[in-house]
Amino acid sequence: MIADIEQKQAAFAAAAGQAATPDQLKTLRSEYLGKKGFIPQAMKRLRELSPDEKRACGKLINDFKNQVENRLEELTQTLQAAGGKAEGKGKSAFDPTLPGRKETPGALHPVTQIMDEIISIFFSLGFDVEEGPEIESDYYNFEALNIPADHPARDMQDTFYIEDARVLRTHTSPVQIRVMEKQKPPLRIIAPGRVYRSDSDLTHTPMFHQIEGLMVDKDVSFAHLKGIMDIFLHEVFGKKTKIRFRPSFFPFTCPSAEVDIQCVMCSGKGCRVCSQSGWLEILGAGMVDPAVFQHVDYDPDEWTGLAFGLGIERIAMLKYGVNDIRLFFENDLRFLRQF
Ligand code: 2NL
Repeated sequence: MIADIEQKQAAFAAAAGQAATPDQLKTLRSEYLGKKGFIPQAMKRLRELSPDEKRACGKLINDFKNQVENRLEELTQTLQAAGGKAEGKGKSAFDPTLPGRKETPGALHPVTQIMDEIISIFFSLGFDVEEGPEIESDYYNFEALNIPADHPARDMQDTFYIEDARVLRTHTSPVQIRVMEKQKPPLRIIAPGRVYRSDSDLTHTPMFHQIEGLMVDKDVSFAHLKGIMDIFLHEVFGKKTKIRFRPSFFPFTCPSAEVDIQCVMCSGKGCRVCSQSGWLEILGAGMVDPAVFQHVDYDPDEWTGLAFGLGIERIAMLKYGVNDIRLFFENDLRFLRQF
């Protein structure tokens, strides 16, 4: 029996030295460790031996078993590590004849695309991009913008209040207040970013994106505002787009205007999208109210400013003919892949 085991040990060592494929390892494993394999069978035969022989052979078989297990484990590891390199010797883990995995290239979200386009238009007009916190103080979001405590814009129904006079910013204007506090005029900045309002329907989501712009200098006039809005809207919607200014009101600008373009769906004939008016409201704008300048310590007799604000999703909806703003945030790839 002892001679038998020793002979098998030598045979195993030789076979293991030759094994180069997963199949060969599998065969070796079953030859030595499988139910009908040498080691389990030898263990069975121990019963027929005398106590002394049993002790000697038992130890030998146990050692052999450990040897086999360790060596097989070692060979498996080497084979896996070798991977493609084992090609010549038989079947390898790497099969160069398989078709390659298909690349699925990513794309920018439509809101990001419009945002980038608008930023680059204003960049070419000399505006710098500024950013700020999304959690704001009541002061920066309202007070400094001449929005008094009893103003309807502060209503719980619109503003997400956090605590200690903190809010989720309802517009990106606070960014501009912060910049004016730190920087003296002249100034030309845009503030793109996420804003939050408690509102949800076909045209409103609780989070959306806005770009606001601000230009402060000596003798900035409403004519500059009109000129900049003209260039911007012609760039986004096409050179032939008709534009009109309507008088409006914002607490932070005076005079204030709403800017419309001729309806992109019906070219002004009147349709469902423009409620038969032929016009679409695109943005709000105006001349910075002197009360705002006083908050940031700018002298209103020395400086004047123009400002404007617009919603990115609204522009994206009109430009691409999307009728439900929520589609932008559902992450349905069938929708997003169209842009
Ligand atoms: C709208 C209207 C507007 C502004 C935003 C602004 C900012 C400062 C001072 C004065 Cl710091 N104005 N921003 C001005 C007019 C309109 O947004 O309908 N946005 C979607």
